Amino acid sequence: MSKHLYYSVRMRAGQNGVHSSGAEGIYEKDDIIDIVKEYTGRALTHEKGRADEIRLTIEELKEKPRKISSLPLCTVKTQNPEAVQKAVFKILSSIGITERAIDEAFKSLTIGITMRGAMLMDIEGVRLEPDLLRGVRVTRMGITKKADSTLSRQLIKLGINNDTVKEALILASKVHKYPMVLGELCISDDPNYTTGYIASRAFGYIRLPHIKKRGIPYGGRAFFITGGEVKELIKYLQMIPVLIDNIKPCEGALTLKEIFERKSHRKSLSRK
Ligand code: PML
Repeated sequence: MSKHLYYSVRMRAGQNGVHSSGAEGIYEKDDIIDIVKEYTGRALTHEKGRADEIRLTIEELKEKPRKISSLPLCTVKTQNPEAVQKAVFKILSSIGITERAIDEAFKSLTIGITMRGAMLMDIEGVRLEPDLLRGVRVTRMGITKKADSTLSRQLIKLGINNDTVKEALILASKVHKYPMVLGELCISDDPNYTTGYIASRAFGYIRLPHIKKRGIPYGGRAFFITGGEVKELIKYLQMIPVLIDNIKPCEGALTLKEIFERKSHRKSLSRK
């Protein structure tokens, strides 16, 4: 291990037994006191209400975090949930995920139950996670200070420099580093947050404004999986520490056509 001692800091807060906020990151020892203050402040002032229970986990990492790049980010130009669904089907089916699986993911994420973790689905829509009620929680990920300020600078230009976007991008970047994960669909469970995203190595992180109507208090994540050992994937998602140290470009709103063009361009560059 290098001279740096890293810690995973995780916070989960609730009000009257219902989850209200959460946060996590990987930090060096000297930053822990400040981050505990920040996370606690967040839980006590969350717009969903002041937490009456805050659980903090601070754990020294025995393994050096793997350094990775973030996924490139953009936003698709869509105005309503129907247009979003069309875009999602077009993009995810182009990378080999069946319409049946996409349909299944939408149904499960809008049925009215929010799971603690993500669903794992094969590309036919068959659920793979051992606990179908809890799902799989992705943990032990973070971002270096330098990468965080680069990301902030890019997101400020787009008017989206907030914890929700950053934390979702960090999580998706960890998830999609693992070759077995082909794609992801996420709908926020926050009733006031109507932007979701899809993510994949092929297209990056694509934000989806208006994926749901305001006021709907449920959502979640579905990961589409292909081949390989599910146990090993779950171990990676839950246990292997990953730190983002490089930020890929973050762009504003793009049409579907532009999104497909960006993907072909990236593919041709990677062949050179
Ligand atoms: C969440 O509620 O944590 C999920 C947020 C998904 C969308 C984040 C974004 O705006 O890019």
